[in-house]
Amino acid sequence: MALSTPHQNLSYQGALRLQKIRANHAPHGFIMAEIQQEAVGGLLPARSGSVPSAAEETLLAEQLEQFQSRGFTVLRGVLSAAELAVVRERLDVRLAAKLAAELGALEGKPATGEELAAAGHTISIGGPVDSASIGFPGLLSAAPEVAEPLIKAFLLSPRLLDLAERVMGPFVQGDGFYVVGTPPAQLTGGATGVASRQELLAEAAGWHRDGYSHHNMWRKNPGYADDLADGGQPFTPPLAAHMLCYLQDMDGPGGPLLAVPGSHRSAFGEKPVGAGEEAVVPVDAKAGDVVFFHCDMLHSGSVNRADDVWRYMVTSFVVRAGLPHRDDFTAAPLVRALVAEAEARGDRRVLRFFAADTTDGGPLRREEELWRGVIDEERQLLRPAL
Ligand SMILES: O=C(O)CCC(=O)C(=O)O
Repeated sequence: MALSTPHQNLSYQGALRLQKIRANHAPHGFIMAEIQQEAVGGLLPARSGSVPSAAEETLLAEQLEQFQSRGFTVLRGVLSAAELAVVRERLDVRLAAKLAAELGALEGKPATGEELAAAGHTISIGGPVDSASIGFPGLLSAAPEVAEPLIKAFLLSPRLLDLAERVMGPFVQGDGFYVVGTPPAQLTGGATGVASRQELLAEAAGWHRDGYSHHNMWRKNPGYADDLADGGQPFTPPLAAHMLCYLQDMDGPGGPLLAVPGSHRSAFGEKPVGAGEEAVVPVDAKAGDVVFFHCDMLHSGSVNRADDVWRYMVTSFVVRAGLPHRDDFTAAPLVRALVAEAEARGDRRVLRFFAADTTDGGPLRREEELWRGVIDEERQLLRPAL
């Protein structure tokens, strides 16, 4: 893959051309703000070559087991060192522009990105240029030069989608694709160096479960058959799964994802406290690895203790087809190019990802056909009453 800086015109296998234009609010004079579709092709990973080999099947089975029992698994080396470098560099350019711009408010007064970062806020890429928050449509529309090198390797990676299909069934749809940047100590004035376990636990402020979690249904409504009493609840099929690709080693100052293994199918509360803290695991992931987890698993990010380097987390949240999704899948030129290429290649999985799989009534109607088949089959098994 030919890599170039975000300030140059880019051409990945002739698929797209990004144009630099003047942008008044960008301190360095220009940002990538327009994308022109020139031709279709070369954006998608090759699925045909991705029929899992025997070794890959073994790995998928292991990952599935970990996902079901612990709530998460880690896929190693999803992004290469070259891909990491180019994505980080492009994100740094975006962040530099965002730091100087007015991006939100603090105590009711307009605040720049720099002021928000100093107050410890994260700054997201994906959404409006004038906001620090995640916004939708996400990365494919907001920062195509960042998104493009992530498409084959991450967003539509056969490795990731193969696993998503094992945990959620074949009808997997995209929901939100964005990057969250956690500011370095130079901007926050916070502590530097690698945090101890005690510090990680003390500093973790963001414990939560993700969208489509039905955990509260068990905890807050007595009477549901669940594992709260005896730990006997089997694996719960997720409506959504989260794929987080970190662009720095998670055992360094960037700070790991903290997880409570098993909390996706247990009575574990909203936050680890007291003896519950022993259950917390800092997820062991290196730069370019992907943490793939169940929407019901309790987790938190960590603060960034790096001196001057942003902590970057690339997110792809996937849901079952037919559920509401946050990203817009109709307007962004990059999405349109991906859908056109998927149509040309007959790649239903990619079409479905962008909610554009409409053949024979789309995934939901085709799923109903499958149900009908099973119901008919079971009817054949019935024996006359004795
Ligand atoms: O910052 C992190 O590592 C975790 C972010 C997170 O919890 C989320 O996006 O749901």
